[in-house]
Amino acid sequence: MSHNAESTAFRSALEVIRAVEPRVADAISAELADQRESLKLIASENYASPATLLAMGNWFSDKYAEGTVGRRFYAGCQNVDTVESLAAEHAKELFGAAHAYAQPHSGIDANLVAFWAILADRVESPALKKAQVRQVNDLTEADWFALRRELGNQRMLGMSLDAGGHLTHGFRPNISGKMFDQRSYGTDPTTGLIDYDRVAEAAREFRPLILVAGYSAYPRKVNFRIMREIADSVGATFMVDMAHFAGLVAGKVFTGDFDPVPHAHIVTTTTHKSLRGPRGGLVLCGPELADQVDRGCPMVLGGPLPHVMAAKAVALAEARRPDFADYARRIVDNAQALADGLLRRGATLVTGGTDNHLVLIDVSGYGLTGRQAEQALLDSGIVTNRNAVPQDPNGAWYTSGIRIGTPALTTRGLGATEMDATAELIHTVLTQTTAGTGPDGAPSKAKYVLDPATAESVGKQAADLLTPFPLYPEVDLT
Ligand code: DSN
Repeated sequence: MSHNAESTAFRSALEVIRAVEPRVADAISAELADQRESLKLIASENYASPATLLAMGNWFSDKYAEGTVGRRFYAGCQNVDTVESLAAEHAKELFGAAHAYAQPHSGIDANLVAFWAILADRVESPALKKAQVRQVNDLTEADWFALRRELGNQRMLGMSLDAGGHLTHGFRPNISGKMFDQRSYGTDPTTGLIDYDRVAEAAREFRPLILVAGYSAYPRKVNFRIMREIADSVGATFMVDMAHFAGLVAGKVFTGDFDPVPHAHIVTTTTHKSLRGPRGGLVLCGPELADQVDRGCPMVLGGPLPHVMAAKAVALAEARRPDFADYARRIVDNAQALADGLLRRGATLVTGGTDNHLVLIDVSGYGLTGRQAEQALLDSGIVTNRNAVPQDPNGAWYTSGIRIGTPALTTRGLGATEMDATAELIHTVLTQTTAGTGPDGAPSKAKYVLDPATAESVGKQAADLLTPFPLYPEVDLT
């Protein structure tokens, strides 16, 4: 039994929880055990530090704090003001932003805050102006009708989902695709890369109010300077969702044209992916959008989560340390080593490689759908997720791709040698798996055949790979 502070803290917390509902304590312990044992290649996941995790488990959870720092709808928010201000200050320093808003509960929430701020700032709406200078009770039914008409159906241009864009960038099943008149830009069918001339052409034709850049499955850098020029050429507001690569921006791997903060009017992110913080969101912007962004709660968001903002402040403080830059560099080195290992073994990668934290394997060459590949890998102790590839014939559910990312394994300390071994394990599973058939003998997009002995052997090798790199070595629950 270890007596260091982290072990004592988590053991004590579990003991307190166990006294009330032991099944919850057991599930928490089981989650740590599962995470310790799995080769986690989910590109959007990571492992937050014990300090970040502990900052969330306390009485800040009990506090309502609608409004923003110094302008709350509740009394007694002085300590919430402290942690919200700290999170915002660290974010501003880390990213070089004029303004930061630490309240969004998730990436979707951060994007909704940004959409609202842009609409409120940009849409020429006499009814909205009235609503902002008068008490809302003074607005007539006709004013409300005009306000809805003027704000609704504005245009958004974002990256298409199958090219790697995110569902909140105007994909129809998401509210963004319903509230905006949306069009998307894809990638070049030959190279898989963003074709900036095509984006400019689409912008000229469509004249969006908002041009969105950012992705969840595009394995390359985006030139934000060029995207800003395109936005400016049509008078659009340029928004970047850097949820996936915020850690690479924080760690100064993405600089100059590839750092969105100096180029975008507004930047959103989650805090739990490559940034390695708690689950949550963040918005960065210049002074001109700051007031509207700060109206996020109660305009768009429910009451803030002060315990999560406390954890954001801790994680952002960690990201400002020099060793975070080294971590960010190793994320990309590892992704490139993994991509090289897969390419050498004959895999097809969308864009032919990576220059960020993720790799997108087109598994159709193995005769599999993404869903079959994902499950076969999972049987073998390798956790990934299926993802559409550009112009995917299997759609967003079955898909033809597997997305893998290195932020989590890099946190554990794995390096290039282990990435090559990981490529070998993935390649073994994908070559040994065949597509299955349904009950009627027809080809299935979900069923697959993988010899359990192969899955077991790969699972054992995956576990061996992790043994020298214990997860949360400072936490001993025994
Ligand atoms: N679910 C996140 C991802 O995996 O990319 C984005 O919302």
